[in-house]
Amino acid sequence: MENHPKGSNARILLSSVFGPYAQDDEFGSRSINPMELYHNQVTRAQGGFSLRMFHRSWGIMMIQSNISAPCSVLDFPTRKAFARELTKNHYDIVGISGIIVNFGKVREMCRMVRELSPDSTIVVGGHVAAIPGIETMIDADHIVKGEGISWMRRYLGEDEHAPIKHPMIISGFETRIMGIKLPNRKGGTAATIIPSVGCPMGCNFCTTSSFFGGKGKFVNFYETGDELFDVMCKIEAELKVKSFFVMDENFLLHRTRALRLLERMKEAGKSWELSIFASANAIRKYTMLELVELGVSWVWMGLESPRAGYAKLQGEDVGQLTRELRRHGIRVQGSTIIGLEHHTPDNIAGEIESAVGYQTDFHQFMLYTPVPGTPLYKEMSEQGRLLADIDFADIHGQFKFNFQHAAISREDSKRFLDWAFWRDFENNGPSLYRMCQTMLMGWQRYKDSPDPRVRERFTREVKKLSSAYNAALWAMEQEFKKVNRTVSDRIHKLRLEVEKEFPVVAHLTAASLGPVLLWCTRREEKRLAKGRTYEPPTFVERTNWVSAT
Ligand code: B12
Ligand code: SF4
Repeated sequence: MENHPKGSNARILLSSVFGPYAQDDEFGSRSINPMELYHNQVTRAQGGFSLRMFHRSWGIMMIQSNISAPCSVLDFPTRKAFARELTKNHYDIVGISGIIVNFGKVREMCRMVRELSPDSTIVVGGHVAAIPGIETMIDADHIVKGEGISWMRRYLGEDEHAPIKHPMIISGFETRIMGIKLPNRKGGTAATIIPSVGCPMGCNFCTTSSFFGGKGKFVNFYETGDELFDVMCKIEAELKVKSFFVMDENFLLHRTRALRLLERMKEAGKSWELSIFASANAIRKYTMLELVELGVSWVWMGLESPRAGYAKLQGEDVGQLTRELRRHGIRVQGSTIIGLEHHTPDNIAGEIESAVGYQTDFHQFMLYTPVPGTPLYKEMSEQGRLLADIDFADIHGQFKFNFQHAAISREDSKRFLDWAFWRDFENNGPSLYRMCQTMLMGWQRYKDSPDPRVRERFTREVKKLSSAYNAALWAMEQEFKKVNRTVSDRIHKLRLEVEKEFPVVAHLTAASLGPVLLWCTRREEKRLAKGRTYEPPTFVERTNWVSAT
């Protein structure tokens, strides 16, 4: 690849794909595929109790922070805003970031650049680049497969091995639940930290693993616990956070780094909270105490059926592990795949029931999906099992199969998936209630911990439980009577336990705020029934910027 002739003087626009997202349109937006992590794929069946929030496009934010060229990031533009930006400012390079479902939008954006800014070089990156043959399907000059910071630095003639500068990222925004938008308090939301991309486990369906090199490979932005600690301190100081969303596919797998981070946290008395992704076999490499001391308060863990034989679950009783984590105050987000090769209409209900029986705080269900670029896709393609004419916009695991399953039809795949979400909600109640349960168990276990960092963290967390969350418990208890009386009784019992632990404040907030939350939840349910959807606002951020002359 040749460098860009202007090097670091080139003016760069980095854009995510245009919205609106939560609607059906010809560019590949789908109403079932909103730009909301939880509502899209975790709490989507939980109605007014669904956790709703947006996340920025971190890939382009990372690239912008690590180049010295003048650069604008345009996040969640409308089509019009993208066109305006192209014509208002002259850009030498236009970088477009998308994933596979965004293919139609990426193609349209390339077309718009050619029309409105014909001198610009078009660079397309992100998971959309994994589509085999994409070079001939869209009009772009460069298609970047894999890690983008080093690519962009090379393209501009900058040092690709320079240390990674982490942008200041608030992990989520415009959070709403039970019909209420939560206030944006400085330090009130976790910061995102991205220690690495990719995962060396190389599960055959895993798109992030294969995109960054596949089995045995990954890219570390921060090699050591010391580096990670330093960058977390900077983020803590600037964003005033104590809580981090660690965006690393398998954070605990890098044991030396995690334990060194723990050492530094102990030395400096840091009472941080970490939300992490980790596989069961990696979690088992730590004692519960180590996890608690490291501040792990939320784990996203694959619970794929043990019969599927994935290495990450080898020898693990994930049910027992889930219970143990929750008893130590660690919220568990399980992830279960529907439609594995051994699933049949006869055994799938049983597999879903056992997944639901793990009683995780949150549960993501996903269809087994051969996604372009993965080993599974190649395998299915070679076997002639990929279904023809499936729009890229519908290949994401939350709709219907895109391949011929041995025993389950495409239509039934959706029915089983929807049923799994519903069953989890009906049987286990709103995730917010389950989280409260885990928080109380953690508090009861660690409120007298000899480690002041641990005590401080649980005291911080439990403040919410003894006030607003207890009011939410009151409202959930009322509302759930019409869904499942047994669960409503369980919520009632938990509320009494919270009130026993915090007699005055918990009781008062439940009595005063509870009815308000119930009213707001019911109002939200009505809005949702009428088709209300939510969209993220547009962001424009410029660095090293001088206006074009
Ligand atoms: C945050 C996130 C989201 C956010 C979206 C944020 C946003 N603004 O777009 C939310 C929660 C809304 C979301 C939604 C969805 N997501 Co999502 N999401 C992620 C997640 C967890 C993190 C992404 C991230 O920031 N990673 C860290 C950064 C540093 O990595 P990166 O984005 O890949 O960027 C690097 C390179 O790709 C490259 N790069 C990226 N952009 C560009 C641009 C240029 C010009 C260049 C040169 C390079 C480049 O450089 C970056 C640095 O190395 C990933 C999983 C993961 N671990 O990556 C899934 C993931 C990207 N999502 C995925 C999917 C499928 C979805 C959904 C369809 C939901 C679903 N049904 O699963 C929806 C689609 C939403 C929509 N309508 O478009 C898949 C994509 C699969 C694929 N092959 O396309 C992933 C990989 C998860 C998975 N393993 O299945 N998602
Ligand atoms: S362990 Fe998780 S992140 Fe790693 S390859 Fe398997 S599915 Fe992907």
